[in-house]
Amino acid sequence: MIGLVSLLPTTTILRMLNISKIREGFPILQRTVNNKPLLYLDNASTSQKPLVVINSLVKYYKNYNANVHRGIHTLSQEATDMFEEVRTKLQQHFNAKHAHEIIFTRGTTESINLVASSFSQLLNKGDEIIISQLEHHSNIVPWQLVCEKTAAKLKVIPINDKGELLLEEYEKLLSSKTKIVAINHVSNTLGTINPVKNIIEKAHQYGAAVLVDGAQATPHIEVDFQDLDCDFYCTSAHKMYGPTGVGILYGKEKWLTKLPPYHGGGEMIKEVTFEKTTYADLPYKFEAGTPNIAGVIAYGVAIDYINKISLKNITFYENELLEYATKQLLNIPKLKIIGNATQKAAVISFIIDGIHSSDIGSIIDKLGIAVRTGQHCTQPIMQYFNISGTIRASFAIYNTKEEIDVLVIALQKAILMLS
Ligand code: 7TS
Repeated sequence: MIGLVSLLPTTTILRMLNISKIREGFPILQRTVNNKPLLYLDNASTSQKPLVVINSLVKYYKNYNANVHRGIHTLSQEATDMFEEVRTKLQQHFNAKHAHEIIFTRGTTESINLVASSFSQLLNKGDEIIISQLEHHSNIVPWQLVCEKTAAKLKVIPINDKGELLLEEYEKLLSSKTKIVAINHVSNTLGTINPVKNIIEKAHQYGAAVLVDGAQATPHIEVDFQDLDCDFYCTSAHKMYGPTGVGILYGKEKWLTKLPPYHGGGEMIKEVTFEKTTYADLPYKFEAGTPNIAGVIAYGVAIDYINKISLKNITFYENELLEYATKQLLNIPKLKIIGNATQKAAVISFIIDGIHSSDIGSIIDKLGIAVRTGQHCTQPIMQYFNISGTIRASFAIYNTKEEIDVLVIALQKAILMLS
């Protein structure tokens, strides 16, 4: 039923989505902070977790706790089956060609470091890596480490005042020296949705691989790995209603086969002697050591949760919130929105003339409101806009227009106090 809602008028969709029912599924939203109802607008940092996800963690430890891929005993087999079912679920959710192209990691940061470290073995002095000014530090620093190790060069796609990538400059950076382009799908600070399909197509014309940092995309928009034709895609469960400490690296089979392992250890080998070790087949070659089994199983439950509502409906509803918030925030004198891209996801960053963002953050925290303030691990964006930080409100399916009204009133109060 819910899958059909995109065909219906807005008011009907919003009624059918029944946000108050959705909110009831998130226990933390019942609590108070500083004697005020919690108003959680820091979803780009991490989303809250529905009870079904929380319960799945407890259920695993109560009923199936055993290591995976190791034992012939029943518990180990049950845990292994549940764990591997999630790999298949993620393959289907993101439309990867093979389940073995899904590697479980600790999250986006580890996924990017895995690719950077393994890919560095294929690079030579003078090879080039392209990133952008919009990247989170976790898609900058690993590539700088690679450049230090290999003497490859880092090139940066610049942005415009709206916070969009300058694609004509990107094309100028591409050449036969380009070996990999690493780019985010959605900016965590400005909300810009980057035209990654186009970026990938252009890179492929030069034979370069493309890694997409999708940490901020997968909670908000549909992502299809085969349609994008990306070589690598990284994301974290905890921003999409799942637990912390788990995420995935998707890699095309041909790349994962070619790349050397990242971590060495148990379960990533075929045979070990002191003379030589041979590696396990995909995906295990990249999964050394005991994984976050409970986390992976709970990630599967989070994916089911999202699909029950449907990503189309999540995108639709969050766009409503984004539009409403933009309009209401712009009514506040001295407030300036940073990042006005034509395509944006559920993130809005702003500054208030003459007031430090962290002062606003502290005051509205007293009113029960959680936003993130500062540089959001994107110092190059701050350098571009010549600001010390922003106040960032980021939305999830359980947020409401009424909450945005509360935010606006709180901001007005804070500005009065600080002016
Ligand atoms: N890439 C992007 C675009 C991100 O937004 C983040 C986290 C990461 C990578 C790293 O993800 P992790 O799960 O490995 O930590 N972003 C944020 C944020 O915006 N506020 O807190 C964390």
